[in-house]
Amino acid sequence: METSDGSHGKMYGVKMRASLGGAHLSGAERIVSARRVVSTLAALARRALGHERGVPDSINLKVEAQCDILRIKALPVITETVADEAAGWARVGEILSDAGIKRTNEICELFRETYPMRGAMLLDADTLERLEPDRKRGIRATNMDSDPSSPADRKNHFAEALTLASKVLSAPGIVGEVCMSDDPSYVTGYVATKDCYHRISVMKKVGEPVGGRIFLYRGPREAVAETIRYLERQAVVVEREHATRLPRADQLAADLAAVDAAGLRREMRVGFGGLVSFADNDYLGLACDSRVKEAAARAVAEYGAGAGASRLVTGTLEPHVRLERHIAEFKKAESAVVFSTGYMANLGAITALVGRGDVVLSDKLNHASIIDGCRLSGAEVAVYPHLDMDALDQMLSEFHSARRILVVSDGVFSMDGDMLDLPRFLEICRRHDALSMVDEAHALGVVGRTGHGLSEHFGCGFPDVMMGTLSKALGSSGGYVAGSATLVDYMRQKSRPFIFNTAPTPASVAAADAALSLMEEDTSIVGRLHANIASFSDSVADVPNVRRGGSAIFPVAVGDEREAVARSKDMECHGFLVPAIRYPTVAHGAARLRVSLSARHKESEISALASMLRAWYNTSQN
Ligand code: PML
Ligand code: MG
Repeated sequence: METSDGSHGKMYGVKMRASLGGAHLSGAERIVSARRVVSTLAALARRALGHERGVPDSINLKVEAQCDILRIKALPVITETVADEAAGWARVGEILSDAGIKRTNEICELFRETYPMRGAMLLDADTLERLEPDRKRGIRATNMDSDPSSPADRKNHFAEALTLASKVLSAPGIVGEVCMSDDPSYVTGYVATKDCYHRISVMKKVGEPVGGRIFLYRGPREAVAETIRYLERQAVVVEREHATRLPRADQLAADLAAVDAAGLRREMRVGFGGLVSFADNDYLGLACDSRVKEAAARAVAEYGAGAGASRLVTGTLEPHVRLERHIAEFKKAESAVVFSTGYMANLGAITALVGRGDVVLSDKLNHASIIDGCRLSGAEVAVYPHLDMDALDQMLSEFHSARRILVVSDGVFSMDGDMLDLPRFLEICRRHDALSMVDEAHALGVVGRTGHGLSEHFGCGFPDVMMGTLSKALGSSGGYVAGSATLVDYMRQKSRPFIFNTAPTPASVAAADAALSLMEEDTSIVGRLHANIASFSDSVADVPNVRRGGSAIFPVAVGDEREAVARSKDMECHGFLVPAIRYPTVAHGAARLRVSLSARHKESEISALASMLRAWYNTSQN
C-alpha cells in the first residue's frame, strides 16, 4: 500500500495529549508509517512542552496500529474576511442557512454551551436536540491526519482544522460544523458544510480563551451511533493536494485582514511630526548632536559611504578598529567586536556560542533578537520565568550533562524597563559553570553613575559576554560584543552575521565612537538623563499604572490593544509621541504605552507628560 508519507507498510496512529493542573492543555495526532513513529513522538512531545499556556504536568503519548484507513478529499476552502466578531457570527448564520439549516440563531446561541466541553456538541440540525451521550465530554473527532501532513512540532490551526472538518463532514448524517478555537490569540474560526470549508476571519475578540465545536446532524436516531463511531474511531487520511493553500492573491491578504480585525495593525510614521518624542531610544540625545554628526561626516569624506566588503575581506577600516578598542576599554574588557546592528550582535553571539548538544537558558521577556538567536542556534532552549533567579538556579541544576550552557538575559528589559539582578545572576552562572551573557542595549549610557551599565550600578563583576548597541544612547547604529580576547576571537571566527555581512558603515562606527567619547568626557550628559528619570519618577509616584524600574523606560499599563492605541492618539493631540506597545511585542491583553526618557527632554515636557498620565488615570478610575 502506498502510505501517507510515501513509504510502504504498516501505519500507526500517534497521539499526544498534555494536561496542566488537571485541565487539557494540548492535543494532536498523526497517522504515520513505522519509520516516522519515533520522530513524530518526539515532535509531538516538543509541541506539548513548548505550549504557550505553560509546561504540562503530564504528557500522554499513544501509538496504535491502524489497519482500516479511509482516504477522502479535503473540503475546498473559502476565506471570508469580516470586520469584527459580530459580522463573523452573522456570516456563520447565513452560510448555515444557505446550506438548508433553519434555526441558525438558536444554533449560534447554543455555541456558548460548548465552551466548557472537551469535545463537540452533536446537535440535531432541525430539532436542536442534543445527541451526544455524555454532555460534558462531547464527541471527539479523532483518528485522522492529512496527506501530506503538516509538521507535528507546532500547531497549524488551519491545516489541522481543515483535516478535522473534512473528516467530520464525511461522516454519515453530518450536514454542518461550526468551530472557534479556544486559543486566546486565534480569532479565525470556520463553518463547514458538505461542500465547503468557510474560514471566517474573526469570530471572537483577541484574548478570549473560549472556543468550541458543534456538529450538526440530520437523520434517523438509530443511525446516530454509527455517526459517532465514524467520528471517534474511523481512521481517515485527508488528501489535501493544495487544498490548504489559499489562492495566491489571498494568501497574504487573509492574514493581513486578521491583523486589522484584531486591532494589531502597525503604522509607520515619518519622523516625529513636530511632536515631543517619548518614543525613541536616543537616551542621551546624541543622535542629533553636532559633534557626533560631524564625526560621521568626516568619516564619509575620508573612508566613503560604505565599507565595501565584509570585515574579514577588506571591510575593516580604521574607524572599526578604533571603535572596538574604545568599547573594550569602556567595558573594561580585553576585546570587543562590532556588528552592523544590535539584532545581529545578539543573533551572532548566541548562534556562535551554542549549537546542537548545548543548552541556552533565556529570560521569558528577553528581546526578540535574543529569542531568535536562541531558536536559530540549534541548542536546546529553556525559558525561565521573568527575572526569577531561583527558577534559573533550579533549572541550571537540571542540565549537568550539557556540553556547554549559556544563560542570556536583557540587562534592562525594553518593554518593562525593569532590571536584572546582575550580582545574583553572575553568582548563579558561575556556580553552575555556565557562560553568562547580558544585553545592555537599554543600559549603556543609562544605568550606573557614569552610564557604564549594570556592573557600575551594582558595583559587581562582569558577565562573560557583554552585548550592547550603538543605536540607543550612542545615537548611531550597530551592536557590539565585548569580553575576553578568546571570546572576541571566537566571534570573528565563528559568528556568521559578523563574517557574512558587509562591515558597518564608516559613518556609523565613527559616530558611535564620537558619542562614546562625549559621554565619557562630559559626565553631565548622563547626569541630565538621570535628573530627568528622577524627576519623572517622582512626578508619577502617585500614578499606579506607571511602572518605575530605575531605567529610562516607564511602561504605562493599559491592557486592551485598542484602548492603548486610542490613548496614544490622545497623547498625540496634546503634542506628545508616546507609542502603544501591543502583541506580539508584549502578551495579548498586556498592551501598554511606553514612555522613554532622554537627556534632551526639558523639565516642562516631563512634568506636562506626568500630569497627563495622572489626569488620565484619575478619570479612568471614576
Ligand atoms: C482550533 O485550533 O482549535 C480551531 C481552529 C480553527 C481554525 C480556523 C482556520 O484558521 O481556518
Ligand atoms: Mg471546549
